Amino acid sequence: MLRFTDDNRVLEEESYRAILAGLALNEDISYSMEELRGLAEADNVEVIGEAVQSLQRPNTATLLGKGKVEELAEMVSAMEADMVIFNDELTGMQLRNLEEALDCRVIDRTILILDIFASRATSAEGKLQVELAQLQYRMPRLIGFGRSLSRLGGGIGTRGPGEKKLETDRRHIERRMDDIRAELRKVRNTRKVQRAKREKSEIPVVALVGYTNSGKSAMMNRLLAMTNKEEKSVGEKDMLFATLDTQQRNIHLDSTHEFILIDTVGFVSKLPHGLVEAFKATLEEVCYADLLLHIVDASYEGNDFQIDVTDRVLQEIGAGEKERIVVFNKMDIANSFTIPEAGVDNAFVSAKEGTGMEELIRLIREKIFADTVTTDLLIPYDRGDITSYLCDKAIVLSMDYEGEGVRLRAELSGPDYQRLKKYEVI
Ligand SMILES: Nc1nc2c(ncn2[C@@H]2O[C@H](COP(=O)(O)OP(=O)(O)OP(=O)(O)O)[C@@H](O)[C@H]2O)c(=O)[nH]1
Ligand SMILES: [Mg+2]
Repeated sequence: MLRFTDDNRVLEEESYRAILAGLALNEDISYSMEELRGLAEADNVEVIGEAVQSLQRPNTATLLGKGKVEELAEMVSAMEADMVIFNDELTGMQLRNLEEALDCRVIDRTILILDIFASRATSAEGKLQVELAQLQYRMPRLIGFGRSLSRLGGGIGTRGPGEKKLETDRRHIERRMDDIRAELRKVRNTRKVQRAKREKSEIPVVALVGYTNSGKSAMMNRLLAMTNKEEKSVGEKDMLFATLDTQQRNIHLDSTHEFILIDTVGFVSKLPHGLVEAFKATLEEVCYADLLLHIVDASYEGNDFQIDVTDRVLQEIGAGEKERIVVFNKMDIANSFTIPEAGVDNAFVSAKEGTGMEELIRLIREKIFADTVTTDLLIPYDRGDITSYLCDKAIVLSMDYEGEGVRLRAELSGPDYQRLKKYEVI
């Protein structure tokens, strides 16, 4: 786990021994806890124990009930844990009370995710987005930041000078947040230019979405390999949040069909709201896509849970209604899995071994090139405007100058075909 200074430099790198703690409010949280374990491990934390409590409603002061907190404190000292990670977001007061009661560092799922993102972010935009989310988390909790995020916490809990310190901290953070927002606006202009270029080129855009570690980057690399573009492959790794920055590549299906493929950050349940906010600009790319490939890890038993989470995040960023293909990946190691949604196109593939890819590509073609028509047109010489429009906007396969006009074999978009149908020659 990395700790950061205010300007996001690495402060220390440590390995912690942690106990996980979860609250079940009339629900089964086993997947969620398993995921928390994955998140902890992704952040270089060793998980040595787990405690879950079922309650009707959370305890305001300590999230879990008094007895359970005492039990946890005993676990901490018996197992020599140096941290407890809560599955739910804690308030400032809960953070402080729990640190006091447990006598060790206390963090929650949100800090953990933010920490992973902070250690993975490489682009200027990514780093700024994470820092903004970290500060947003910190603001309402200044008072609770005891030993875990201590730099801002001097004098906490005392009156007088402590309060004054808090006020300075608050102003300091607000200023930094304003600076980051201004910097982000600048960085984002570059992406706007990129997007404008893409829109002008009218090449269809396909975005990979899905749970973290489901194989989105592997899918991109498989498609690149199949279209002989292996040299520009993207990073894929068996860890949570391997990809943070959006990547895009052109995929040439054949000499006349290409699309832009976008690889994005993966999703996870309870993705901190500040983070979704901060990454909205990055995730916006998804909203501009013509088609989504929702990649699902079919080998993971809880994949229906992961599908739900992805659907929810897609809705939150305004891409809930986008056309999509649900791609069940890792079929080479899948035993049994659930296909929850009826009426959506599914594909079953192994990005690693390449099986099922032909069928997936057929589906993609059907979706994004569905309304293109290849036909022969005879354009009279006095309609040179149409000929140059076609050379510019359509894919012209051949062109001959004949007696009555220019004979073109071209691939037209649906609307263009309807408009130019009267020049069609069979
Ligand atoms: N067995 C098997 N492993 C796969 C397959 N596809 C991907 N993987 C592995 O799964 C792991 C995660 O793959 P990535 O492509 O990095 O996953 P991602 O969805 O991009 O993950 P994030 O970027 O973290 O959101 C890697 O170790 C891949 O090699 C597959 O079809 N079969
Ligand atoms: Mg990836």
